[in-house]
Amino acid sequence: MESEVKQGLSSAEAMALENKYGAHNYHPLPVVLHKGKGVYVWDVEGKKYYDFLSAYSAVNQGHCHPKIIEALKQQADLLTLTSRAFHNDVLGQYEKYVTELFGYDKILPMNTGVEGGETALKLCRKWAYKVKGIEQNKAKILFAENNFWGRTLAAVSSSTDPSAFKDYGPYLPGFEIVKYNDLKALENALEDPNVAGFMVEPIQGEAGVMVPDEGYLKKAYELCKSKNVLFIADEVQTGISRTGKLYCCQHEGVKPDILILGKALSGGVFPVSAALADDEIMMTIKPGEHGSTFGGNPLGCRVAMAALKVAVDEDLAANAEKLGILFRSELSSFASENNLLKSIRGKGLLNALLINDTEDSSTAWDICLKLRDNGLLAKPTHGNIIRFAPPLVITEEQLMDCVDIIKKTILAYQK
Ligand code: IF1
Repeated sequence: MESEVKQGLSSAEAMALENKYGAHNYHPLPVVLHKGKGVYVWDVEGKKYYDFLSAYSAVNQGHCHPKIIEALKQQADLLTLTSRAFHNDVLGQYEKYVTELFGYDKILPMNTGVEGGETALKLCRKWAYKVKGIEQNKAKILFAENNFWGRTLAAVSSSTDPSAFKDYGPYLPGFEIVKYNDLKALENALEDPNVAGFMVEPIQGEAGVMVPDEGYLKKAYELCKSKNVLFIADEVQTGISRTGKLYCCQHEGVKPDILILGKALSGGVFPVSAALADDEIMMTIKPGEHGSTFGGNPLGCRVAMAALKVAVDEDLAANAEKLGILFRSELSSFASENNLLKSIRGKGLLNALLINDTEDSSTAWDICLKLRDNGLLAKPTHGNIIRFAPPLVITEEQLMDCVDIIKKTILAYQK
């Protein structure tokens, strides 16, 4: 029984091992990666690619950023995990840094994005009963149609995507769906006095980078406030500079009652997530009422502090804003002259290319295979939508190189 990781595996060998010994819960693009640095990744045969997915916006700071890796190495040699049964000397410093950076009284540290979402919903329910005064077990939470916030039973109980919830019933009660980007639908749903919260992505990532109308977030927030309902922003994918601001709600001056972060909170180096809130909400959870073994571990906290510092010091938000405008202008003019393409949409460096084909077609996948052959890795969200989300450290020259690869690939695909 092999206990050492072998170097020099071929792509075929690596994929065969996964196929034989791993659950088939994914359908990855056929490429086997061995190394990452900045905007680049290399496969096991040494071929170099631009990473245009960034692990679904977790590697905003670029692969293996030296400052984040240095923080990981230093802490890994000191203390990795104490559990919250004891204090450690990193957690409080991390909590101070993050709450001051994002402007909240407190943070509840977790690990994966979905745990951040679960934490936000538990805080919302606690607040509903202990502060708003809703009758026990009557609290309702609204979600947007086509939301995606993870794979737990609570997350799939709020999903409208059968591939996410089918055969996972019975579902968690107390969740209701409203149309995304529809203020009238939200206003109507908020008439129910038992509604305690509205959890929403400022841009829906998995739904295909759905950018709501200008002013939607602000108005939705105001409607919630007018009914004493918590506005909960899932910024796991849109946060940490991805859309051109530290977090996406800032584009509309909205400070969510609960802010959920994950993915690039750690620069893709270690699972770190968080729910941030002010005391009225955060203090509804008492000792022993929520937590996790790894939540707030010193290794993750050290990595996350370094990752956030990189995002701030390198002003990744400004780069995302500037290069996002360039990317969309290049591709929208290309799309306007190309009958295979419908349009490009997004904010900052979270964008999606819409293809003139049906949602269940294989066109987006086939184009992603060709993009791979041409040295750029991306993945479809649907049969007719390709998400483009490079690390935010990308330079203008690298971005233009990728624009050329995308154009060349589309033109060759159409021949
Ligand atoms: C998979 C999708 C993206 C998220 C938002 C919470 C979470 C996610 C807005 C949960 C996670 C990941 C999950 C991963 C693929 C990827 C994904 F395709 F599934 F939908 F990005 F769009 N909120 N998204 O996007 O965070 O628990 O995963 O850390 O499950 O396949 P997590």
